[in-house]
Amino acid sequence: MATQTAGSAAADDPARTGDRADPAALSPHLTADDRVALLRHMLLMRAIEARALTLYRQGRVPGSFYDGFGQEAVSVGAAFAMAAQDRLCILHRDLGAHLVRGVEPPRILAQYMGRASGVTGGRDGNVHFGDPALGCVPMVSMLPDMMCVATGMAMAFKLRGEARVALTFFGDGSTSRGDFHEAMNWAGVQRLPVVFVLENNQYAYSTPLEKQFAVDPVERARVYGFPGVTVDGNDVEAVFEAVWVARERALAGEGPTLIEAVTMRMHGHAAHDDMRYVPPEQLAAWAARDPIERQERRLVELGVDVAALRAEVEAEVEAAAAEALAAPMPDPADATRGVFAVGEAQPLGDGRAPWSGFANDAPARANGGDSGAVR
Ligand SMILES: Cc1ncc(C[n+]2csc(CCOP(=O)(O)OP(=O)(O)O)c2C)c(N)n1
Ligand SMILES: [Mg+2]
Repeated sequence: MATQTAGSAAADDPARTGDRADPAALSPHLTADDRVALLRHMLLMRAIEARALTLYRQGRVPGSFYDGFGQEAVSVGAAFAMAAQDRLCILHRDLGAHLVRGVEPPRILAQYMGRASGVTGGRDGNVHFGDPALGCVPMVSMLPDMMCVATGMAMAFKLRGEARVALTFFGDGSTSRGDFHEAMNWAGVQRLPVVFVLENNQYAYSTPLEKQFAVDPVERARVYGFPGVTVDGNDVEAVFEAVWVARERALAGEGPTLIEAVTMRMHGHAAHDDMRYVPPEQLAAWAARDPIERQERRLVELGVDVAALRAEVEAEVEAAAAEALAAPMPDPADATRGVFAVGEAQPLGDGRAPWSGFANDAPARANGGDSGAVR
């Protein structure tokens, strides 16, 4: 069996050899520009979800509406640490990961409203989607099946000797399911290049942590033979660094890492849920630890005009909403397209991850980040 090693793709990466460190950053792998990009993506995620919630209440978003309000640091920080050739299994609270991979806001809002220009062309709403060409694997609804999908992809990378890593998000509720244990066991036995990001947001629907497990699930990693790390899930730079280290470990052939990002679901399970089961003082305590305000405070110290960045993001989201609202509904005759696989198998693309810590080459940014290269 081929051994997973840190290939030339990783060794040649300018992000690893260049002068990246911003002395004020929590991670030595972040530049000042990266730190602003992290904030920008969190602001985008929050603004898109706030706009979409209004559209939902106006009856323009069919089905239900799930968001990751308060959890922006997890998906943004984790996705930012992954390279274009990596694969991400993105769940219902992880919009930031789609954004970091390069899915444009008008496509996302069109997706939520079932428009033809959405990622799935109107086949699902705001949860089960992903652009495979950008390395985003569409979500399987049964939780946490994506842990098995990510583990399977990592197995393929290992068998092919490819220097790439799979990452999957999943919630605290998932840790009570068998798939969690199956994926962790196989990944540990095979030392697979996979990063498991457990998004501990204090609740699985209305069930609090103390009714889910007697021992923090991060401790289970050890019994499957790999490290379990707890990180402040409301600190985007801390999440980035933990995932960076886990990815390095995976590329070095040392196997998986379980990262528990501790955060809080600041909204109900979905838009219909008034979350009356959440004590107000718990919400207030977490509101004081808001991940966006935290990153803003750091950047203000660096002299960044945070108000201007906020205004720019608000304007971008307003324009994206207008574009999505003007987009046509799908043609009903198209409804059965993609139900069965026909013709040649389409390999997943290598993604763009245009603003990730791995995409700092000027030409790639200048042409929209689509260098097409596997670094
Ligand atoms: C096997 C399975 N059971 C139930 C559901 C319905 N469901 C969707 S999200 C959710 C809550 C999951 O909680 P958690 O894993 O903590 O994720 P969170 O929503 O808090 O991010 C449930 C019960 C599902 N998708 N799959
Ligand atoms: Mg949860």
